[in-house]
Amino acid sequence: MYADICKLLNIKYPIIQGAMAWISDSSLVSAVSNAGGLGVLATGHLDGEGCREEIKRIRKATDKPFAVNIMLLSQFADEIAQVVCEERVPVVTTGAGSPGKYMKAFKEAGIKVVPVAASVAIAKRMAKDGADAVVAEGCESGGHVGKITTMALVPQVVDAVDIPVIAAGGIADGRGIAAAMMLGASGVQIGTRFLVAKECTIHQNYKDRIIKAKDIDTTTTGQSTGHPVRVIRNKLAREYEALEKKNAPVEELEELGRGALRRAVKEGDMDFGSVMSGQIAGLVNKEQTAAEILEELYGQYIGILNNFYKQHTV
Ligand code: TUI
Repeated sequence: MYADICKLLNIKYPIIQGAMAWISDSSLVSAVSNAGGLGVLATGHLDGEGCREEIKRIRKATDKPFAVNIMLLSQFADEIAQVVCEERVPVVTTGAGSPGKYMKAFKEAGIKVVPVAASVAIAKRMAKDGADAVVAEGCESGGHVGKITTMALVPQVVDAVDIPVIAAGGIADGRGIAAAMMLGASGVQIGTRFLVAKECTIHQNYKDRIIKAKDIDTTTTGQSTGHPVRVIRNKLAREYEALEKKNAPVEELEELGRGALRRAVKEGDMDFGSVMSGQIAGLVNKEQTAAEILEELYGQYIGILNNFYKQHTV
């Protein structure tokens, strides 16, 4: 379904900033929302009260709409769901599971619900459960990923559901946005490009690693745990891969991964930290403000549409 996602979410650009645990905090979220996109607070590393404090900081910094993402594997998912209802946040996105059990409470609180799905079957279930839109996230994305590419997933989800579809995975410039719209998406979700936003508070080593990254620098670890995660290949990823090859027990793999994202984000450990990134990092080559990123993305997208029309009509 083609739809005006800007009207649905009350934003200027059809661009949502992907939630990134430990990374998309109140600083990045308020900057993206102030600049006309939808900032999305990640809560994978927060408990309920930590989430409430971040919501308060966002509200101090912007009067524009924003979203809170609930990572459904989090042990604090229930309390975060309660906090977002109490705080009546405008939009909730979810990841790594189905938000079905919270849907009634979200609706009663007047919250728009935009779950992330990585397959057609899950997108259909979310639409049936009452989602307002769905993010179809291809496996080019950073972090926890499904199995299907954005190119293959987006049109299949568009055909399968009658709610707006937001494309995610492998998009970092106006060309990516144009391509996603051609596949029938109504908007895009972008994570990796916002890692290098000036308002993104991650360690400078992380930003530099993204800027330096080439097309083939990411890999997915954790296939054997059922939670594959796309990261920049480093010593930790290689150690993880070696353990997986030996069929090491899941507990041993989990132990190796514990605290690794925090180590990368806060301590700047690029060897033994989990440097989550999408495959599109090779295209990301400079730090800019969130407003500069959004204006550049949208300007390129509109430019492409205009040129395309001129070139392909007589
Ligand atoms: O959630 C993400 N990306 C993430 S979460 C995260 S934190 C993390 N850290 C370590 C291990 C695992 C997670 C880092 N990146 N993206 C959205 C996404 N959701 N991708 C795939 C899914 C998904 C998977 C299963 C959505 C629904 C689903 O449903 C399963 C079911 O049976 O309901």
